Amino acid sequence: MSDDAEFDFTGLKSLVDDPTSNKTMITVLAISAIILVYTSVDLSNLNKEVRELKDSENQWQISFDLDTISFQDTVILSDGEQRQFDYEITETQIPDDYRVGNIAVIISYSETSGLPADPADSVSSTIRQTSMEAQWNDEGNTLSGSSNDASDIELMLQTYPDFDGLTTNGTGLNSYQVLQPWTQSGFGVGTLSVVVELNTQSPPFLTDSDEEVTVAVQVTIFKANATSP
Ligand SMILES: [Ca+2]
Repeated sequence: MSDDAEFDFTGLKSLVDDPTSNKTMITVLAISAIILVYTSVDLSNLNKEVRELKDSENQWQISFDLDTISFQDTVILSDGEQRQFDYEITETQIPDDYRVGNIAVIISYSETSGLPADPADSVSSTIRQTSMEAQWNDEGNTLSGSSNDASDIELMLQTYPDFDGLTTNGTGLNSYQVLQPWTQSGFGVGTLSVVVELNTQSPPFLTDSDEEVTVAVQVTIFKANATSP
């Protein structure tokens, strides 16, 4: 015996057959449909409002106050000489709440021999890896370079992950949480080693035996600020 057989359609049938109750039912159904649509639209709007409110509370803008720590050396290198310059970046040099973002090194020189028709010398330079905590394998790094026309050699080491100094967005329930990725300590603290090598180019029948080379180091430090729009 199936369940369908037990269901009595008589009542429903008489309801549908009766024109009065039919009208009533259509009215009731229409009103129900209107209420349902209205409630659904209302709920969806409310949901949207709540979601927007929640999102706007979690969205923060992160900007950076920038400063620099500089080192500079000007030395005379002799032909074929390779010299290492070590720069110590210590916690005491870095103001409170600041972190080391990246380190730029510029090696510059010109032809100063005074010899007639003396061509520019060749200089090459490398930032040698040390125990300093930095992004040694970052794609944006330029850890070595060379010049043979007296143009500057520009090197760069990314120390803090993803730092580029540009305003960015963050999410979090409060500024402390939002700033967490930008307040890690240790990056860029330690020894920066820059190796510079000189190979002179001499004019015919004369000897250019040395050159003056300047190593300029610019350490970019930053302090992150979070503002809720
Ligand atoms: Ca020369």
